[in-house]
Amino acid sequence: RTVRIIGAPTDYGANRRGVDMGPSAIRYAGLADAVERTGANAADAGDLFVARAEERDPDAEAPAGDAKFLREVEEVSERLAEEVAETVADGELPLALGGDHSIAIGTLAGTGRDAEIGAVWFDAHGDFNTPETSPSGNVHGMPLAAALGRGAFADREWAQSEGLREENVAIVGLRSVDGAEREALRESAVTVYTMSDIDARGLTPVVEDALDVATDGVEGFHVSLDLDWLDPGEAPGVGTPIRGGVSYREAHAAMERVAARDAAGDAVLRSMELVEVNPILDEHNETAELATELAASALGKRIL
Ligand code: DIR
Ligand code: MN
Ligand code: MN
Ligand code: MN
Repeated sequence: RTVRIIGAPTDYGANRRGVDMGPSAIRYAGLADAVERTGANAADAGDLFVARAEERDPDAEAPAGDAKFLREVEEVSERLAEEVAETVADGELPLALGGDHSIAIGTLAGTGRDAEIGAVWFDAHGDFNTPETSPSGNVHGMPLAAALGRGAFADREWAQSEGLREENVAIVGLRSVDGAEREALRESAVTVYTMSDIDARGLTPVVEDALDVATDGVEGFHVSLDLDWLDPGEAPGVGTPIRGGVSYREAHAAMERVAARDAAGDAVLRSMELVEVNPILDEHNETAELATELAASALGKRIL
């Protein structure tokens, strides 16, 4: 198969500058070669156009609460959704590179356009805030709620993923959640596996359960990998590091479960994104290298 790499060099959704350089850092780490070593073809579609944040007013649109650069997020999301939908229609696998996690709004809108889908969200955070609940106003803390059309996103069609239902969403590795976000997650139909669940049960059974949720009755599943899912000791180059994340080995094991589920063929891996890599905060590009390696594992790289 062909994996189409799509760069989304944006930091509109984040509170720190530098994450817009993520696509360059990940490419420099050898993503295309790593993809080809899994046996897939790599096609690089280049980067989407993203206007410089300095030319824009972060508060041009503040819908019932706080959501900085929402117009700009909309612009990028529409471009990315188009590219992702086209990629899927061509029978290829879109691999989107952030950029901050707000890019997931576009990926999910595109991949959920003509099919029922599920999603596994590997993240320290829930990304379930809305403009009404967000303490920061940063859209990278909202993409999952946006895709599901919650809160102020209910009347913003561009943000919604048509084929995605809460029942097919699983968050894995949660360890940082805001007050109102916690309540929203509790009353939602999203399945949440916290770091405590991983501690108690071990990574593999938790990820298998998450994949059951994301593949139940759907055509394909999306994998969203926020590099802050890992412990900051392994992945220092992220904007919002949270201690107590998964280890290097656990992260690979999780991606290997993704590949195995894809190969099983009931519901296939339909799209994936690597987000929140910030080369300015990184050490010798190691977080970008990690992102590259983990993508290869998810795409079926084998030791033997
Ligand atoms: C926080 C941080 N919950 C917020 N979220 C992050 O701003 O909404 N998500 N970093 O990846
Ligand atoms: Mn995130
Ligand atoms: Mn995160
Ligand atoms: Mn984030």
